[in-house]
This record gives sequence, C-alpha cells and structure tokens, in this order.
Amino acid sequence: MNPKMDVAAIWKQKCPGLMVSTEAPILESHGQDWTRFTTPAPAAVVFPDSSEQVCALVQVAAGAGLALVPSGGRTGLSGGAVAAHGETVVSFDRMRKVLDFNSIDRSVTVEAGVVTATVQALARQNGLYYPVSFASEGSSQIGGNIATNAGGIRVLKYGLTRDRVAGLKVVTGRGELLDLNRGLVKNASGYDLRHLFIASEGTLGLIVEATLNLASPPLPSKVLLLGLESMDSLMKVFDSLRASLELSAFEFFTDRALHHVCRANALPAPFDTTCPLYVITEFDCPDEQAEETVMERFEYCSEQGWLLDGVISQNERQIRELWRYREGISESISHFPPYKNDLSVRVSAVPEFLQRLDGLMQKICPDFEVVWYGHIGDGNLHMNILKPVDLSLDDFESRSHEISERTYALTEQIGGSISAEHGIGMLKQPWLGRTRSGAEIKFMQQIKAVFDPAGIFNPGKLLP
Ligand code: 2HG
Ligand code: ZN
Repeated sequence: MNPKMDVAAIWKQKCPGLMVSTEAPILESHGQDWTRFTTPAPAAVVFPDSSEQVCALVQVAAGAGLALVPSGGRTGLSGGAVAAHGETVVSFDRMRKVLDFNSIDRSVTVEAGVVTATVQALARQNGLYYPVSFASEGSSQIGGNIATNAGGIRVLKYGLTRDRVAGLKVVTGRGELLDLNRGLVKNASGYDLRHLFIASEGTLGLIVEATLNLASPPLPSKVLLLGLESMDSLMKVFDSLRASLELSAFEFFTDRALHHVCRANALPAPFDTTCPLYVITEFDCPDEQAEETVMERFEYCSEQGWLLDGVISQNERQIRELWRYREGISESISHFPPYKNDLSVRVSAVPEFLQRLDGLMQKICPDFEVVWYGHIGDGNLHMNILKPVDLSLDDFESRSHEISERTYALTEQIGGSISAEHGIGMLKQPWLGRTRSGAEIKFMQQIKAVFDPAGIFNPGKLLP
C-alpha cells in the first residue's frame, strides 16, 4: 500500500471538512523552506481554516501517531519547516483573518497565517508601527515569526518578535486550545506559558492566533552607509554613533557581500573607494540639531581613521536605495547554495569573536568563499559559506559540517549562541549542546513531553 495514500485516507475519513492535498507540486512546495539540503517528501498537506479544525486534526494525529510539520511562509533558513519523512504538513495559508485592531490597547489580533507585511501595513494605516522587519516580510507568516522568535533589522531599538506578543492561542498535542495572556500588559499569575511557545519551532504546539503590540510611529530618520577600514573599527564606530544618536539599526557587510548584491541587482558601487567592510545604520533625525550631531560624529570617526568613506540619505527614496545593499545580500547568494551560520555573542564580545573567527576561517577553509554580514549592533553575525561550483552538494555539506564543529566550539568558548534568529530546526540540531547545557536540554525534552505526549509535533527539529 502507498503510505502517502494511507495518510491522506486517514485525514479524509477522520476530518471530513479538512482540505487535504497529495498533489506532487504542493507536496514539494510545502515540504520545504528556504534551506536546500533536503528533498521534501511529506505524505500530505492539510489546510485548516479555523482553530476548531486545528484542534480536531491534532486529536486525529495524536490518535493515529501521525507526525505534523507546521508550515507558514516557509522562509526559514534552518530546515524547521522541512517535511522529508512522510509527515503531514499543516499549512496556515487559509488562516489569514485579521480578527481585531484595538487603538486603546494599540494591538492587532490576527490568525497565524497572516503575512508580516500585512501587519506592518495595518499598523501604518492606523498611525502606528509594527517594527519587526526583515527581507522576507512579504511572505513570512506571523505564526512562523513567533515559532522562531524572528529578529531582523530593528531589534536594536524595538526588540524581537517575543517583545511584541501580548497574547497567543495555541493548540497542544492533546488538541486543547490554550488562550495565553489574552493581551494583558500586566499578568503576575504564575508561569507565562506564552513564552514557552515563542521560539519553540513548532515542537510544543501549533500557534493559531496572536495578539501583537504595536509601537508609536517612528520619528523621521536618516541612513548612513559607511565604508570602514577594518573589523577593529566596527564596534568603535557603533559605540561612538550610539553615544549621541538614537539608532534603530546597525548592520554590517563585507566587500564580498557587496560584490554579490551589486552583481545580482545591477547596483552601482556605493563609493569610488573600495572598502573591506561596510556599515549601514539608521537613526532618528527629526531636526537640524540631530543632523549636526551626525556630521560631527562622522567627522570624529573619520579623524580616528575608522572610516574610509560615507554617504547620508537625503530623502525617503535614498533610504530605500541604501537599504538594498544590505537587504538584498541573502537573496543574491542563495543560488550557490550557501551554508548558513547564524551566530550571536554578547555585543561587547563582538570584536574578539570576529577576530578569532576570521583567523579560524583562514586556517580551516581558505579555499571557500565566506560571506559575512549581519545585525552586528545586536551581536548577530550571518556567516555564509558558498559552495564552489565544482564541489558536489554532499561533499560541500560534509566540509560545512566540519567547519560548523570548529565554529560552534569557538562560539561556545565565547559564551555565544549557534542560532541568533533563524532557529535550530533540523540543520543545527546536532549542535544544540554547544549552546544549551545538558541539564537545559533535559528540561526542554520534559517540557515537550508535557505539551506533546504523543511526540507528533515537528519530530527531528530543535531537540535531540
Ligand atoms: C538577514 O539578516 C537574514 O539578511 C538572512 O536573516 C541571513 O542569509 C542569511 O544568512
Ligand atoms: Zn538576519
């Protein structure tokens, strides 16, 4: 018997109103995320359209022992939404309702399948601001953002997705619906279970609805693109600008990253000067005094020999244009494909980390092109290793694993994390112990057993 047919038959028989697909293109598209190291092979994709349907399908899955892989916009980079072993993918594509906007609470309540950019637009239309922002915001879904505690470029000022979640409805592995925190600002009534589900990567339950806090609209801002002389200067420039400006973003990338983004998007080089390193930073600039401060800081950093060149935006259009140099990088190298490392250390440890990591890369993989960029103001580095054209995917993967071993050992020594914002998923799961202690992992496994006793949620992801 075809096991795919078998699983689909269970769904059709036990959940009569549920939309089920076993069409090959749907299985392929919904069985993977943006990682490209696994062949998708789900048995079926189901499309619930309400929380009630999610509760019902989880009860069926728990009874029949069917593994479920939750799937949002599938823009993840750690294989958290990959279904490669006959699982059933639970897609939230039909749960896209905006349920409430409340101007007094300054919140919006949405179903899990609502796209991030929709929440941003809704906030804007109401004179408010949803600050979680990243390149895939046009297709990533709120449920997935919460399941990975998505970060992005505005964490420096506004925090992570976690900081925006005021309420959460989740379906546990028993098929119960939990209504967590209900949008309350203050709630000192014991364990805040909401936070267990944030960053749980679909291993504890299925997020079906969220109430999100909105922020005040941002002040007028400007963007500086700077060319730096060395990694040593990076945090000095950060420190100096932050001392007198309200920064909402502080990102960096190398000349290799610039090369790829310019080539892929036919962008001109930003300066005549070639610089080893670039910084893009956005800051509040509401008046002339702020503008003077920026110029004074720019001159100071140049005099110290930290800067080689720089340009400041003059209008909104230039702000968008300058951001393209940073936001287009990931996409511009996606075809190689790259092996991604999403590392973080305490901000004060960034200089030491970058210097030691650079030394390590030169020693262990001088034959690979390594592209560096990231949210360095948050201590978050995206180190992408590009597959050479003449190396097979398998050989590249095994070399990348060796590089990861050494990279994560160094990250552990410095007290950092092997995943800052992309999640552990499937790709980083073998190294969870580099960033969480044995005792922590044991507690995490026990917590999972409480919420998901049948072990149906996203097996093989996050936890060993
Ligand atoms: C970014 O910051 C995304 O651009 C993607 O988190 C990072 O491509 C990456 O490694
Ligand atoms: Zn990022």
